[in-house]
Amino acid sequence: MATEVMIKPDGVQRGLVAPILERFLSKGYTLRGLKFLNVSKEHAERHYADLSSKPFFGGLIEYITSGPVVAIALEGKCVVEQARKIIGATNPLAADPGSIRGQFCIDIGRNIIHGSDTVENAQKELALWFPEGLVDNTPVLYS
Ligand code: RTP
Repeated sequence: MATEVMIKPDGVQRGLVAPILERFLSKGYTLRGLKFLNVSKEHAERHYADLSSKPFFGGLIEYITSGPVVAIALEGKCVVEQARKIIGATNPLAADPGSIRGQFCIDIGRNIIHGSDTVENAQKELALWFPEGLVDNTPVLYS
């Protein structure tokens, strides 16, 4: 099972890429994709298509396209559900203090990270962010 995580522009600008990655990799999840990129308005709108009727949609697209993001594909047991727990609630003030959002931010509109919310959405988002497919990351034993 795999999921898509995105470190949003504020997470990148605040220098939180390494501590965020560390949370997932030290838990035991496997890296299958990693990209540092600027997101087009079209790409951001496709990613958040489900929220297009929300009043905050315009601001959300502006936020996600305001600077480079890091897109991450992670694989492992129950990774979709577990990554959401590690990330914490959408509103950082309601997030468990031990979660990423609980530890690093305070504004719902600047909540530093995204994680796919269902297995079905994870598949769609992985296809959107990693259309070339995921990287084989089977451990190799060197002698
Ligand atoms: P994400 O998709 O970014 O992982 O966030 P989520 O599932 O926890 O929450 P969702 O409801 O899908 O909202 C997507 C993102 O929109 C921004 N938001 N702003 N101003 C507001 O009331 C508001 N509500 C949501 C947040 O950046 C949220 O992560």
